[in-house]
Amino acid sequence: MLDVIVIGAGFAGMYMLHRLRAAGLRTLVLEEGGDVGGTWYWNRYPGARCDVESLEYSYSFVRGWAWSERYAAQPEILDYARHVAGLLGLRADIRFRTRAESAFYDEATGSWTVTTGDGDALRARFLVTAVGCLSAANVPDLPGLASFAGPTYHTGRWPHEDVDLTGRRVAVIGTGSSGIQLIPAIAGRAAHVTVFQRTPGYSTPAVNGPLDPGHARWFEDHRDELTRRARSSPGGFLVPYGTRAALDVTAGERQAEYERRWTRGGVGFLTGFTDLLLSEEANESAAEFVRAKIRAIVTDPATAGRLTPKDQPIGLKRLCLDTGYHATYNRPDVSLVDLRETPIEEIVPTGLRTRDTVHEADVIVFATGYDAITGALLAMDLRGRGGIRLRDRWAGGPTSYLGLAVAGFPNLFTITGPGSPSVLTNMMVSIEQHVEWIADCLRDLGPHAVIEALPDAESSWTEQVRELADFTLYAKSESWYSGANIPGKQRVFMPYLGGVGNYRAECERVAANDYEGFLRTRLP
Ligand code: N01
Repeated sequence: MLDVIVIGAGFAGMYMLHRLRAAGLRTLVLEEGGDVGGTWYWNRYPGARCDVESLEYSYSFVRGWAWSERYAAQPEILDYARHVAGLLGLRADIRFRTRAESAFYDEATGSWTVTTGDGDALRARFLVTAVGCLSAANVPDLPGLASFAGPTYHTGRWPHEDVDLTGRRVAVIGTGSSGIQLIPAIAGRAAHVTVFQRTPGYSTPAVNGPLDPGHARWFEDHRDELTRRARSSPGGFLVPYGTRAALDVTAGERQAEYERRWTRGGVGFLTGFTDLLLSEEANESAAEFVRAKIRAIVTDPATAGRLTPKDQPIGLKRLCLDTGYHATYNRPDVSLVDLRETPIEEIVPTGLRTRDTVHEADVIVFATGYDAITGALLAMDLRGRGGIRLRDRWAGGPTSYLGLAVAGFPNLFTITGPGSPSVLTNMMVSIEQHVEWIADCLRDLGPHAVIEALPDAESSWTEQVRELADFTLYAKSESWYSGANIPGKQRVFMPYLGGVGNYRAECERVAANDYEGFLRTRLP
C-alpha cells in the first residue's frame, strides 16, 4: 500500500509530490494528461497566457529560470512545468494518461482505494486532490450541436496537434478571460471572427512586454523577502494595495489613481482603494472609468454600447486582463453578436442560427468556462465514511474545514478546495501554502494516523466563508465563483475572502493547536 495518492500533476500535484517525498512518504500521482502542467497542459488555445506576472506565478523555491515576458504565454509556462519536473525528477512517480474515476474510503483499513480509467485499483493511506479549480470544461448543450459540419473546440481542452484557423470563419462563444485572450490572437489570421457575447465583461490592459533582465535579477535576489510579502498580503500579489477608501478622496484623485493603475497594467486595478468591493458607489466609480475607456477605444458606437457592461459592478466576475481586446472590434473582419438581443436558437451544419440569420462558420470555439472549484472533484465518484458520496454531501453546496478537508472523508485533503482563498489569489501562493501545510501535517502525524475534519469545525468554517462574502458586494453577484454559470448548480460563494495572509495564519494556528477542529486517531 502507498502512503499517499495525489490526483493531478499540475503545479499543485507536482509540488505535493516533491514535499511528500521529502517527508519520506511513498507517493504516486495520477494524471489524466500526457505530461505535467495541469491547466497549462490543456489550455493551448491561441493567446493563452497567464494574467499574473510570471515572476510571481512561479515556485518560490525554483531559481534560475529566465521568463521572457512580463506575462508568459502558455508554451513557456508549460516548458517551465516540464523543467521543474525534470529538475526534481518527478516523472518517476507520476502515472500519466491515468484518470482517477473513483476513490472509496475503507474504514476497516483506514485507507483509500482509487480506481483508474484503465481499471486498476490503487490503495493508499491518504488521498490528496490537486485537480485544479478550473479544469472541468463547461460546454453548453446547444440544440443541433452534433449537426455542425466543422470542428468544435473548448479553450480548456484545446487539441495538442496544430489547429490551423488561417482563412477559416471562426465563431467564438464566450467573452470571459479565455475569449478575451483568444479573440485578438486569431483576428487577422481567421477569415472572419464572429463573437457571440452573452454578458459584456470588464477588462483592463495587461501591458505585456519583454521582461527587463535587470528587474528579473533584482526579483531573484530579493525572492525570499518578496515571497514573505506575497504570503502575508490579501491576494498573494505584489501589487500596491491602497489604504484609503475611494469615497474618502476627491473624484480627481480617484480618476488619477485609476489612470495610473490602468497604465501600469496587471491585476492591481482594483487594489487601489479599500472599498471597491464593499460599496456600490465606490465600485461604480471604477466601473465607469473602464466603461469610458471602452467607449473611447471602440469606434462604432453601437458595438461600443454592446461591449460596455451595464448595471454590473466591476470585479465581481473575475476582472479580465487583455491585450488589444476592445480594439479588435474596430477590424472589419471581426463582428459581435449580442446574445441578449438575438440568442442562439440552434446550431446548423453551416453555422449558428439566431432569430434573424444564420451566422456562417467553419469552426466553433467554446470559450464558455468551467464548472469551477467543485466540478473536477465531483466528476470523480468520491465516497467517504459509510460510503457517503461527496456529491450527496455537497448537494446543498460545498462545505469544508479550511477548504482543505471535509467531515466524513478521513485522510482526504483538497488542495485549493472550496472554502479556501484559491481563485481569488495568486494560485501559486495558495498552492504552496496548502501543499506545505498538508506535507507538514502528514509528517507530524505519521503514516498510521487517521485525521478527519469535525462536523462542528466544518460548519463554523463554512459559515465564516459565507459571512465574509455577505459583507461584500460578492454576496449579490452571479459568477462562476458561486456556481451561477452552471445550470442547476447550487449557488454558494465558494472562495474564502479573508485574504491569504489571514488564512495562512489561521491554518498555522490550527496546526499549532494540535490540529484543532480535526479528529485524530491511529490505526491499531
Ligand atoms: O470562462 P468564464 P473563461 N451561451 O466563465 C459565456 C481563468 N482564466 O474560460 O458571462 C453563451 O469566465 C459566459 O457568459 P456569461 C480565470 O480565472 C485565466 O473565460 O455567463 N455564452 C462568459 O462570457 C477566469 O475567470 C486566464 O453571460 C455562454 C464565457 O462564456 C476563468 O479561468 C485565462 C454560455 C465564460 O467565461 C474562466 O475563464 C483564461 C452559453 N450557454 C482563464 N455559457 C489567465 O490566466 C457561458 N457563456 C489569463
